[in-house]
Parts: sequence; structure tokens; C-alpha cells
Amino acid sequence: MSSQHIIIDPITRIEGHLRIEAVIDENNVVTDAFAASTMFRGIETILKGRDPRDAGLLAMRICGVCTGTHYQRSIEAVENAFDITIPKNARIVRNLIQGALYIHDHVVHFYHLHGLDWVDITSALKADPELAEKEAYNWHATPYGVSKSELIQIQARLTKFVEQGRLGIFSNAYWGNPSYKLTPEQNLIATAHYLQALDLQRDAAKMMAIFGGKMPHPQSLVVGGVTCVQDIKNPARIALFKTLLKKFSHFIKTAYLPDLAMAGVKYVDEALDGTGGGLKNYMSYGDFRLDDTGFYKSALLFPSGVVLGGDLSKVVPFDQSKVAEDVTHSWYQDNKSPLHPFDGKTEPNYTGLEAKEDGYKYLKTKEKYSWIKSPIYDDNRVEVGPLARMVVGVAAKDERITKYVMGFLTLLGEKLGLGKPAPAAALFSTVGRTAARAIETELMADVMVEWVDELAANVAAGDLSTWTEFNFDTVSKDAKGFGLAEAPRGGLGHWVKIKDGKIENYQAVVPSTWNAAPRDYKDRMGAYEAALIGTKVANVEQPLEILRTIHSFDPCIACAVHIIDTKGRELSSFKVSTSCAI
Ligand code: NFE
Ligand code: MG
Repeated sequence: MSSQHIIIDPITRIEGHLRIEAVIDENNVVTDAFAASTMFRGIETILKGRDPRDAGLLAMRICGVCTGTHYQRSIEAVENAFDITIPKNARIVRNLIQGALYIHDHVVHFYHLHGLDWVDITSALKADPELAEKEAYNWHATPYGVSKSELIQIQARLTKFVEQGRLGIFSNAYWGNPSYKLTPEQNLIATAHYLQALDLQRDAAKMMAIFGGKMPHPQSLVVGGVTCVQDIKNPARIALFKTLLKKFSHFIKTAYLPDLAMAGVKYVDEALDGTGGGLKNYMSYGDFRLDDTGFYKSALLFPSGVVLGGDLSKVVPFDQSKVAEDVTHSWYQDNKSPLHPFDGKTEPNYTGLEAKEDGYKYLKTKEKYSWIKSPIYDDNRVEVGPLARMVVGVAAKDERITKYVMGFLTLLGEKLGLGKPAPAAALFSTVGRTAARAIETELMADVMVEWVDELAANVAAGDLSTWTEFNFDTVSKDAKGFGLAEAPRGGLGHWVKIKDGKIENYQAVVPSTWNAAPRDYKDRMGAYEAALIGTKVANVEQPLEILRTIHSFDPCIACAVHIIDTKGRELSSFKVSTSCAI
């Protein structure tokens, strides 16, 4: 039996440095896969010895993409350590900043990072704009920005790029690959939305800045609450937030979801046969407190829990003490067994790649091969992210989540002519992962309207409190706490141990750490690796199907590793052995 080794390095249209090595058999089906972060950073170590009140400002530098999320989790870990409950206004403001991050991140992901795995831009050049306008009405009653004249303009812009030989942002992709399935007209619609979303995403960033002070890296969170008192008191600021939200929400409903349904119908076979499903173990830490009972007590927008083996009939309660990180296959000093984050270590041990006769270097997959650690929950490998949140929500019979998920499955069933909703099991796939993100985006945009009204009403009723008084001089100097939440890409936890008033140990276990991790001590695959198994590649020179599945997780490797080589040493050099990677 012959097999081929595909290396994609770097994977582009992601944050950070990710390498995928896959083995494919004579039928071009992936039989083995390895995910490696080739980048080394170091923020957990930098936090040691610092004042815990400063932790958020340093931890936020873990990533410039999921801006604010590490900041908030870090502050919440310290609040948990000192048992501080924040006021209502602070809770809502934090929800609004995070909510704006979600809708920003998800739209940018679908169109700008993942879209070209589904949409062939060069095919859009062949489209008939008049037919494309008509086609858009098949997917929404009032489709976004796709009148014939708008589409003609967009096509002219693209044609100019091509004639000048300057495809720019669209260069170097796998155009013409047989696994592109949309019609030229559908490709033109999605391309129009790609370009329109480039402009529009600024609005979500502005929303974050209204209460966060700036973007990226908002500044208005402190241990005990938030500092944006003037912004919540000013009705014009709240009204601006609502206007931008409304505008963005319009795009979500009239472009993002219809495009998703359009692609979902074309790619439904891959959803139904479970391509890219992977581990089928889903975990959510739970997030977005809906009342002021307190951290880990309040009702949540996204319930916490674990669903194992795709069994939607039960949810295992989440318990943070069952989180551990293993480094058997990661470039760190070995531990005897996986460590809980309170006791976690970040001690590099780079053992390099292996040069082979063909002149390329390969991952030493039997040994250590990634800078990402392998997180484990109660001795299970799990997937986190929007799909996990939707799956856990449905399994937990959460009314709101079930309504949005069923709404999409019903729409898909209708468009497919099934006479009933598409089966929920279709979600356990690459297409399902991408769909779950869109479903969650609509849900978030809708619930944010309720939150901003709740904030305005609370302020109008005279509650201007934004901070729970907290005097560091009067609390115990030895404490520990955790900030557990859901970042756009999945469960995010920061654990802090404080001794003599200084940080003694700090560990972050991040969404892309869960998903992009290598094998563990039992040689079990991480989520990316498992999701690639069984994927059929139409053209091995253009492993588009591999990119499609990896991109469906929205990788962020800066988050996943959060360690930095301050000496700027070259840690390894890599050659790209495939013709190109988007
Ligand atoms: Ni750097 Fe992040 C999110 C976090 S992911 S993007 O979402 O936390 O791994
Ligand atoms: Mg970590």
C-alpha cells in the first residue's frame, strides 16, 4: 500500500504558526495527521512574581485577535481568588465587550479566514450578475448588497485585479479545485459579502471601543469591575452602541446566515457523512452571566458541561479540578503525569525536527513535536468552540440555543426539500462546525440588544455603580483562583496562585490549546488531528480539504502557546513542500 506525506507549513489565514503533517493512502484519504505549533512565546512565565492586580494587563498580550478575552479572564481569576463579586453594570458591560468580540471574530473568520476554502473567487468572474442577484433571493427575502449593479461593480474590481496580474489578497490559492462546489453566481454573492464585510467589521471593533476604551486591547476592566463610568452614563454612547449593533446584525441576518445556508446545501453530503467530525467530545466551560448571583453561580447564556461521543442525551457537569495538561508530545520538560493548571509548568525542552533523505525536516511524531501542550478533561480529549457550545446547549435543553440551532437545521431541511429539519448529527462535521459559528453569531447579536437595554434601564433607574470596592491591603496575601469562560474559539481558563501578595504560578489553558494540541500520554489525538482522519483530498497538490477542516476551528496559535523567545533565536526552519497554502 502506498502512502504520501503532505506537509502544510505554514497554514495561512490563521493567527500564528501552525504546521500540519498528514499521511494519505492510495485513495487520497487521510489516515494519520499531526498538528504542530512551530512558534514559541512566554507569558505565563512573565506573570510570575507580579502584583495580581496587574495580571490582566500582561495576560491580555497573549493575543491581539481575541482582544480583551484574556484580560477579562485574568481579572476574573484574581476576583475569584479574593472572592469579589462585581456590580450589575460591570457584568453587563463585560458581556457587551465580549459579545462584540464574538460577532467581530466570527464574521471575520467566516469571510476572511475560512471563506476561500468554500468560495472560488476566480469562478465569480464567470458569473452573470443578473442571475446572481436572482440567486441571492433564493436565500433571503432582502439579501444584503447584491443588486445587479453592485455585483457588476464587484466583478469589475476583480477583473481589474486579474488583468493586472495582482490578485493581492486572493493570490496563491487553490482556484479551480474540484472540491469547490458553489456556482459562479453563488461565488459572486459570497465574494461581494467578503469585500463588504471588510468594511463592516470596523463597526464591531468600534462597539468594543465604546466601553473598552480602545481596540485592540481594551483598557476599562479592573479587579472589582469596570472603569467606563462616563460611557454608561452617556445615553449617546449607549445609543451609538445600539446603532452599530443593529447595522452589524443586519449583515449577519441578510448575508452571513443566507451564505451559510447556500454553502450548507452545496456541501450537505460532507455534513451528513461526518467529514471533519473528529473527536465528537465537546466541552464548554459556560459563559455570559445573565444575573448577579455571582461567578459560577449565575444562569449562563452558554451552559457549562461536557458531551461525550456525540451523545446529545446527556451532559456531564463540568468540574475545573478535572482539567489537566500533558506534555508527553510537547516541547516541555516532562512531568510524571498531566498537571492541573494550579500546578502547571512551562519549562521548554525543544528537541527539534528530524532531517530525512528527501531533504525535508519532519516532525518527530513518536516523540515531542509541538509547542502546544495537550489539555485533557477527566482523561478525555475534547473539542471546544462554537460547535461545542451549541452541542452542549442543545444537550442541556437550553431553550434559546435549541431555538437557534433548530432554526438553522429547519432552514437547511427546507432548502434541501427534506420536509423536516436536517439531522442534528450533521453538526458533527467540518460544515457543522462552520454552521455552529454562524448560528452563535446571530444568537449573540440578538441577545446583545437585550443586554444593552438592560444596561440603559439599570443606569436610568439610578444605579451607577461600576466597581466593588476592593482593598488589596486588607485581604489575605495567599490565595488562588480561576477565570473560566468562553472565548470566541472556545473554553478559556486562567488559573492564578498568589503567595505573599505576588503571583506564584500562572497558567492559561486556551481554546486553541485544546483544539490544536498534539497527541497525549496515551497517544490519543488532539481535535484538529482527529478531525482530519478520513478526509478525502481531491488533489494532493492542493490539499484544500485539509485547510477547510483546520480553518473550521479558527486556529489561533498565539493563544495556544503564549510563550515567547525573547532572544529572537531561530528555533527551527521549515520548507513548504506543497505548491501553496492559502
Ligand atoms: Ni488568539 Fe483566543 C479565542 C483565546 S484562542 S484567539 O477565541 O482565548 O485560542
Ligand atoms: Mg498554557
